[in-house]
Amino acid sequence: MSTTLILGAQWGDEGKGKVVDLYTEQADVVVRFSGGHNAGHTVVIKGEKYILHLVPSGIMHKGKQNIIGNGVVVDPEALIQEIDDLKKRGINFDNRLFLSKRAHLIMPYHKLFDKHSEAKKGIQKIGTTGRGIGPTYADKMNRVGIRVCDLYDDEVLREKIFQNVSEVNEIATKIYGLESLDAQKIYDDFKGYAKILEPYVSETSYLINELSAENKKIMLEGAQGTLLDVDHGTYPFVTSSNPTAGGAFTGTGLSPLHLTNVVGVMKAYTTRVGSGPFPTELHGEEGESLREAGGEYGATTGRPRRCGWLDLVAMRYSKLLSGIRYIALTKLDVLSGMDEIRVCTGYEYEGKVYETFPPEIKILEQCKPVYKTFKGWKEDITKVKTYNDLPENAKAYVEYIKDYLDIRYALISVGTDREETILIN
Ligand code: 2SA
Ligand code: GDP
Ligand code: MG
Repeated sequence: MSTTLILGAQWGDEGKGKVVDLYTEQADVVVRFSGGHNAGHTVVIKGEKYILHLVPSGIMHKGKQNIIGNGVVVDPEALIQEIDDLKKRGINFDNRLFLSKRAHLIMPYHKLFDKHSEAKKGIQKIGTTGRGIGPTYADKMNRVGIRVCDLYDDEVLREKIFQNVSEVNEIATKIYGLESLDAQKIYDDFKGYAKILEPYVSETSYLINELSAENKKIMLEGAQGTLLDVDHGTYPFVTSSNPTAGGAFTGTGLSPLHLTNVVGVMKAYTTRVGSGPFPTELHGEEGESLREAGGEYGATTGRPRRCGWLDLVAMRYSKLLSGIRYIALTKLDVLSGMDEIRVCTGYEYEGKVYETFPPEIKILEQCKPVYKTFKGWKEDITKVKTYNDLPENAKAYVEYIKDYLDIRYALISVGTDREETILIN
């Protein structure tokens, strides 16, 4: 029995898509447990690029099964579109995708409120993806959400949609000055989605535990990243789910006792998209050149990502929260050509140096990072296949991170393609 959790150690976009894809070779089942189509997981196979949003990255491997767990919030229209697009590119879905009956649905009013509440906040905005994620999780917690299983009970679906829409319309018209939503139209649209999605709908909490009992190898695919966790991240500048290890169990129904390994995916530098504190952010030309070198644009929205140095204070915190045993270090190639590379080992604030990640946004915003500086390397490393062939300066950087965090590497990624990977045993 083996269950591996692969999660983002930073603010998302660490390269989880590529790492999950590499590991899928050894897995039988790939499972998404949190977030929704705010996620954008990029997989590059023989130069061809795929961006997955809701469908687990395991779909790219023939014969592997894929589960969208109960912790995921699902926009049925977006899911249908994604399945269609992938089918057009030759991906087979027959008996390979299972959608939890307990997953909550993103409704049109969730998307509307996400966008309008952001617009209302002005400069205080969170910088969401506008996909309706926050309002959907809020309704779930407020016990007024609509779940996948509700799609198949006309009476329940009708009642819930009409009840919710009547309340939502009060806010839409009075607070946001919008037109009323048409409950009947939403009902009709969702009955249409229900029909298309029916072949995938399943009791996944049982399914995943059954597969585990059959000794199937399970891979839990994290979305977003540790520092975007609603409990442990830079609240309120977070997403509305738990991308850390705990979320993998509440979001699937799998018992924690099954977990055998946790791999944290970590970029060799840091990025963040959206607002919120980012102690090691590089502004101006330095940040821009890192963004261009790394192609740092949102895989879902196309927004430019903010870029900065690797933050080891934050990474030690991520390791702690999820029990990360192995690191998949990605995008080391992006640092090639730099004269100097820095890593943050402390936050200086009001005369004190912090080596733990503070909950106070003010400290994170106003602190001065304490840096250790490394000499860069000039060689292109994208074709390097073994650790020993890395330039000495790259090795010194990578070794320092390993020792500081007291972890082992699973792999070092030096390019977008599956092939551009240094596997470490
Ligand atoms: P939301 O939409 O409510 O989840 O937004 C709340 C915060 O979470 C951040 N967030 C993300 N950060 C990095 N990557 C994400 N996925 C896309 C990608 C993002 C994109 O793969 O590039 O395309 O813009 C993602 N999803 C949510 C978000 O920026 C807010 O800070
Ligand atoms: P995810 O959300 O964690 O799956 O990451 P994204 O797909 O949003 O963003 C990661 C980006 O980096 C994608 O464009 C990947 O193709 C790319 N990428 C992943 N690993 C590497 C790497 O080692 N080197 C380079 N240059 N790009 C990489
Ligand atoms: Mg992404």
